[in-house]
Amino acid sequence: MEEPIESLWQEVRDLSLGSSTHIDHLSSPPTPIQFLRDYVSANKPCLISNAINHWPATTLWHSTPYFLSTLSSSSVSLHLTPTGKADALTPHPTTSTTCFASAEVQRIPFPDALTRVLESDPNCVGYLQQQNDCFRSEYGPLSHDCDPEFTWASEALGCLPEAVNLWIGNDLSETSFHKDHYENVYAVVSGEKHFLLLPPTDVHRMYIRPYPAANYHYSQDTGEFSLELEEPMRYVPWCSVNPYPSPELKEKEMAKFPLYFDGPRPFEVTVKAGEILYLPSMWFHHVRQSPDSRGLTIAVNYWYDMRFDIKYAYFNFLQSLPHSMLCNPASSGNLLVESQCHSSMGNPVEESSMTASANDDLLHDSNDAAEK
Ligand SMILES: O=C(O)CCC(=O)C(=O)O
Repeated sequence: MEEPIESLWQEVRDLSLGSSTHIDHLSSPPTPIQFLRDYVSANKPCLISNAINHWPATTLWHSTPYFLSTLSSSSVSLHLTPTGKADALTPHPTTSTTCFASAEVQRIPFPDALTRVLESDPNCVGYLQQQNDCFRSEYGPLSHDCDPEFTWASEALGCLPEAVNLWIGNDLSETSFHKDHYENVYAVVSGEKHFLLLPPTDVHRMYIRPYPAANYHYSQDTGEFSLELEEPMRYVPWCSVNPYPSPELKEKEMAKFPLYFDGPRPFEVTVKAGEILYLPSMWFHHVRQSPDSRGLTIAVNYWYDMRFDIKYAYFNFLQSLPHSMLCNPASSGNLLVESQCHSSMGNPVEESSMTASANDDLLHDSNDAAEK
């Protein structure tokens, strides 16, 4: 007999999302009512073509000299890592604990920062991004190259974007599985972005666990990174699943995270230059990128406030249920034992006894915690 949690994943696909790994593709922007009815209310992603053809950015941003002259006196936030994986899990080199590693962030002149992105190598990867409305602040001189909002989205959602962020990276940068408390309208201007998506109902397939926070430090003198655990220790709840493990680790990862690897495949979306992804609030997403002929991928995303409504309440309830209870109701008396087993830090976190606010922390990704 199908386990109750598997029935939930399947039912959501049968009733709403479909059984393929594709999402709806609209050939033009939706009307506000269509966007609200078919996508926002349904908490369902879609890909949209022909919505940004009129943006000056779609032509101007293919010219690196244009960027360099427009932003010649701007300072921007450059994220540096030795792997291209910031806000991601990695073994700590001395303690070998798995930790949540954040990039070294340098605020430097744009021309230097762009050079660091273009000259990235597999030991030092630069990614220009900052999820604090950076497009309208750090990149102000570019703001006329894109519309300030998507009118169909603003009308459907009843508000203007809360934050607009610019992302300039290359194929070495990867964003690990996480979710955000925003309705995300994500536009690719140059290159391509490859998203893996899972709905909030699949939360247990992500194995969210608390990991100790650590920060990369880059030494200009040696050109090497160190990774330092934060003191006092801080724990960040993060998705444990790496969907693309190396061949050596694959078998081990598949055995550790069977609900992910043996369950329904994630939705796969490539967003090409000129296209938009509507990424609904609370959806888990993992992002990789392919660059344009210069070696850059450029995107702008618009974060609109989400509604903290009944869907959010149901999600909190679902997330508070440990696996044992969902897969085998008879064992629900044994919640503490299971959640201790699943804690990856030898510092048990009792999921079943978490308060509403602790659960809420689990839902917030580090971006929310760190930037907002
Ligand atoms: O483009 C990326 O690397 C990540 C985008 C993302 O995570 C977001 O927009 O929430």
